Amino acid sequence: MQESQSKVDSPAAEAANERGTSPDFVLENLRRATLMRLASVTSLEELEELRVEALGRKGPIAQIGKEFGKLTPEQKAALGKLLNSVKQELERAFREKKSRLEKEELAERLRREWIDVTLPARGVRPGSLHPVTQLQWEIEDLFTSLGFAVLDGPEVETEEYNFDALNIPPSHPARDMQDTFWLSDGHLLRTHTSPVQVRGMRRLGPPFRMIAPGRVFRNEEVDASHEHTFYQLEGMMVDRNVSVANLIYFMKTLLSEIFHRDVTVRLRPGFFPFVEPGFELDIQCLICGGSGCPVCKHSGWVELLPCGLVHPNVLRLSNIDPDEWSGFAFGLGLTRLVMMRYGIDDIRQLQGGDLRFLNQF
Ligand code: FA5
Repeated sequence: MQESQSKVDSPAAEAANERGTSPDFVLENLRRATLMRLASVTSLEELEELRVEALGRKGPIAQIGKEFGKLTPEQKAALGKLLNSVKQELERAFREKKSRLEKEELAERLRREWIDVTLPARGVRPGSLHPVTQLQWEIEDLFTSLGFAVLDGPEVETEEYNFDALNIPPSHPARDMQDTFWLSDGHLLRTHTSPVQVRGMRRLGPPFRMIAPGRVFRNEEVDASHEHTFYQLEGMMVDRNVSVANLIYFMKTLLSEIFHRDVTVRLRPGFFPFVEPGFELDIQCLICGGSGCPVCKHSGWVELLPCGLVHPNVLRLSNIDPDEWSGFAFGLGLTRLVMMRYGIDDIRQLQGGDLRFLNQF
């Protein structure tokens, strides 16, 4: 193939070499040489070049046509017929080759650009809400359906909101109950969500119902049930004639909505300077079923929901007359509630950032 190709390199050149021999011979030679070269063409560009060379206006067929004048009428008739048949044959061969090359190019393009649209998309791995956020939103839904507003407060607080306005003056021993992160400018990281009670009382005025979920900070030793950074959810209702019965009703509603089953609770006296009387509502440990484990410190009970009736001093410090208004307040340990709900036996897992843990929720 290589050899024959070099021998018949250009139809025009070959035709010229054969000049002087008969036109039949020239045409036959041209036909053969062109078909041979056509067979080795591999692209549409090459094909077009060859077509112009063989069949174009300056090509050998056109040249032979120009020499018709020198021929006798019989020769003209015979050569004309031959010329036409060679021309038609070559044109047909070019057309067929062109359509084959076009098909091949299309097939090649389809192969190169093929995309399997049925494959599942790689996509973005969807995240999910942290279990604390999930539970917080659930409780927000519950309390908003009961007429409570959801308030927010700053995590960097003043001493006044975190302590003074809650009936905890500077020398009060209750300040030591919550180890505080103090900032150099005298501010502090709030140790509980109770300062939002004060903001609520001052902003909303009685009567009102509010909850305030949020992050709190304590400078304390971390173990299976204690974090330095955790979540609480504050609640407060101030109205006329609010009693312990109202408080217990809302606490029971809260627990039955969250656990969807019977849980054993106990109410015992608790001391917080901002409530009087004050209670600790404990839940029987759901990790060990009450038999004792590191989470409940082997007591069988977990402190979950301190609460009480708002101390008259607290109302007074926020310009609410305690003779006219009364209220209850509670401070749910939201992170501990999540532990109880999902049976998480170490609080540190919740903020460890381990996706194998978080993906379960
Ligand atoms: C308070 O913070 C009060 N402000 C609650 C309150 C509000 C009482 C309104 C009365 C009226 P206490 O320090 O007990 O209380 O914390 C409340 C809850 O937060 C606890 O019952 C517990 O569930 C949770 N908690 C306390 N310390 C930690 C800690 N280090 N890690 C995780 N949860 C904690």
